Amino acid sequence: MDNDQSFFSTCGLDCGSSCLLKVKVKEGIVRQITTDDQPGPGLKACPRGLAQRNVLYAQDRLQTPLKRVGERGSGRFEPVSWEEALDHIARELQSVKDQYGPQSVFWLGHSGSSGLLHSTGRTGPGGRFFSIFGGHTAHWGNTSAEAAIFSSLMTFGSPYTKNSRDNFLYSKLIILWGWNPLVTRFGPDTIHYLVEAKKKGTRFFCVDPRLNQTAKLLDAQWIPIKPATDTAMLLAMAQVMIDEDLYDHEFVERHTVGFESFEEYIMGGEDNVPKTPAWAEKRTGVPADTIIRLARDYARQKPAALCTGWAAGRTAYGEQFHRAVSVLAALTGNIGIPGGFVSGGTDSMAMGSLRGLPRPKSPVTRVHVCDLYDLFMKGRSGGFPGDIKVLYITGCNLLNQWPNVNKGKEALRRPDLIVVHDLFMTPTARYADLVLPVTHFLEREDLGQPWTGGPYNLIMEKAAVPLGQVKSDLEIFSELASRMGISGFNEKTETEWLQDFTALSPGFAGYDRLKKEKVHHHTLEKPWVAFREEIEDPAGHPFKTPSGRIEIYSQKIAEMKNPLIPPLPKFIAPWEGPLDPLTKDYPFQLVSPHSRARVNSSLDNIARLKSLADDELWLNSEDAAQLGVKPGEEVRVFNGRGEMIRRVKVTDRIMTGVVSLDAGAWYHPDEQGVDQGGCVNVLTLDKKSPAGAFPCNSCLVQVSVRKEK
Ligand SMILES: Nc1nc2c(c(=O)[nH]1)N[C@H]1C(S)=C(S)[C@@H](COP(=O)(O)OP(=O)(O)OC[C@H]3O[C@@H](n4cnc5c(=O)[nH]c(N)nc54)[C@H](O)[C@@H]3O)O[C@H]1N2
Ligand SMILES: Nc1nc2c(c(=O)[nH]1)N[C@H]1C(S)=C(S)[C@@H](COP(=O)(O)OP(=O)(O)OC[C@H]3O[C@@H](n4cnc5c(=O)[nH]c(N)nc54)[C@H](O)[C@@H]3O)O[C@H]1N2
Ligand SMILES: [Mo]
Repeated sequence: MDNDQSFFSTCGLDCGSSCLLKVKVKEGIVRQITTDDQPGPGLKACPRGLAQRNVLYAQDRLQTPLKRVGERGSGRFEPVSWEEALDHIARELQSVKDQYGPQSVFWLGHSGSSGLLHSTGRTGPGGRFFSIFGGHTAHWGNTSAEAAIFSSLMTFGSPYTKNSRDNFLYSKLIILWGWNPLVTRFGPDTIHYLVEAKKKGTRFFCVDPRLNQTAKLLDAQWIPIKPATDTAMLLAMAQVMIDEDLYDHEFVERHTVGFESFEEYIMGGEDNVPKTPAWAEKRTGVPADTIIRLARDYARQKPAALCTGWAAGRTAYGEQFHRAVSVLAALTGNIGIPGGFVSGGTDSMAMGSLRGLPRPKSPVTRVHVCDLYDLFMKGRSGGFPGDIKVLYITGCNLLNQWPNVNKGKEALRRPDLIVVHDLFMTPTARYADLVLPVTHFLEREDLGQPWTGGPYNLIMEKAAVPLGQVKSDLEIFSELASRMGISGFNEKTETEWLQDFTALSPGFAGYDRLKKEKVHHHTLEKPWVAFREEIEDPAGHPFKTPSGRIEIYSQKIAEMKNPLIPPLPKFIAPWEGPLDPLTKDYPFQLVSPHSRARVNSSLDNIARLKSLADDELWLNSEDAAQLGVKPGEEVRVFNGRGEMIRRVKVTDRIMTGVVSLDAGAWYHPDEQGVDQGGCVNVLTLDKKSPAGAFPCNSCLVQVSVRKEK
């Protein structure tokens, strides 16, 4: 083993954590991956990072360009040369642009790779290519956190709401509100500090339709809540705080605007409906007493951290959820102080980030993520700006990860040309006309920065010799650019680009230094607290909102004049929620959390990880008894949009009336079109929330015992 080489990297996946991967290589082949072995919080990788050797050398890794020879979706392809594939694509892009205009090209660049240079999103090569190409169509709407980002921008004037995790050591009480970082991570150090806080005696609560893995680990008091109804409970907590005079008057007076109108709405002055715990109990299923107790505890035990993930915001009117959480943090004065917490936003710290590839300004037409299938199917006749002729996908398993798969299959018949860059033949790639095989992150040079962890950045070294004929997205777009007469697209080496990026971003370690250090930690003298300056010195550091204060009543939202996006956080009964008349046929609310074995749908095809997945339908034992379903039995899960067969996990860790299935298992229909793979999006609805949230957790289904054929 003495001629082994060692390299350092981090997952280029969209988990957001950026843990350390130490890669042992011999003769260009990765032999072993280990991680940070220092004691303390560190940058320790999870099983997904440690399995990247199995991803790199997976049997089904694509190694040559493929051209479709059967029907779309049939999975019948044959290899073609790069020459033929790229000539074809360049010709089509040019002719569609000339004949129909550039807006007829839709580029969907999404979450596949989050490296700085090789990002599959806007800051990467696809973003650069299509902005030079000109006025194409692309998506808007952050599938993860649109509700949270909208809310934080409106309330605080910034999406950077994160405190460093060592703050948890100061919190007397922590509420995990739809937050499950033992699985979803939100930074490699998060769980470490939560466990340390527990050891120091911090009290934990969990408000979630499931007693999730984090809550179980921390022995949190579980408060089950019906999905998508959280805003009602938060408003009722505010009602208790106002009614019992528990809120922080000084904080509210010094730092907020709009409390009076909020108070009026809460106490019933506006609509004659006081938002009492009894009112909320009817909507949320949470007993009024429990709401009262949590309100008192949160208001009295300062500092306290009400921590949300993003799932409760991925519901109908999810924006209201994050707005209401922000207001409660303000009413309790838990903003800008160590041990407090401001949920929402991008969950990153306001320290700036490294900039990616330069993109010339171009007039992009944007269509919301939930409207893509309508766009492809209807185009101009549906009121969209154009008909889509070319669909170009980088780093997205669209068909699997977007709601309403059966509608998606129809929609993917429409464009004249579909191109997908991916490492694997995903359910989406099966619908492509051309599939181009891309490099794995260990086969290229890059820089990693966490979107939730931090504050640090890392080197991503090229450790492995690229397999077969794979090319990076950057190489592919460079070759397309030169075929289309675009000069100067990529005149630098990977190293030169990375040197440029770090030179342009003051405050970050330069590339050459990072190459030596591997990981660069920014030194923080004290725990990083979001909005510390705004709270300590409001006159000198106003919030970047129109009023300069925390906007309980948002001026900007008022100007939108949309009754479904009210300027005060309000409860609006969600579609496909517990009060929807559809519950007559489809009585169960379905949630689809993220899986510990995957990143979204990535890694579902890796056997070593699939064995760690929990791809059963969680069903409460009372519901199971009523349905006559036994543990481990297969059931039909269905609604008007789709149907699947799933094995059941009967458990009291989910409340009655709710079922749960992890998102991301690959779609695998049988001859009848019934999904056998467990792709939850065969059931979800493609309808956007008014301010843009991606409401995959508002979904009603029925469950029934599977009839033998
Ligand atoms: N292991 C792993 N980690 C990941 C990812 C992954 O796929 N796998 N994906 C990454 C990405 S892209 C993202 S965006 C984040 C996602 O992070 P989140 O959106 O925070 O994660 P989820 O797992 O969807 O949901 C978290 C918890 O919310 C609960 N929940 C669902 N609906 C509701 C509701 O209406 N109300 C309440 N109170 N709780 C609800 C779920 O039961 C779950 O326990 O995770 C990132 N990290
Ligand atoms: N029901 C339900 N649906 C959801 C969610 C949910 O909670 N519930 N979560 C939503 C969220 S938060 C998100 S972020 C989306 C994510 O949805 P997607 O963005 O579709 O994420 P993935 O499913 O991981 O697909 C990424 C693809 O990129 C490929 N890839 C990896 N590296 C590269 C690369 O370097 N280049 C290229 N070209 N491709 C690469 C991977 O192989 C993979 O097929 O899903 C959303 N869908
Ligand atoms: Mo996400």
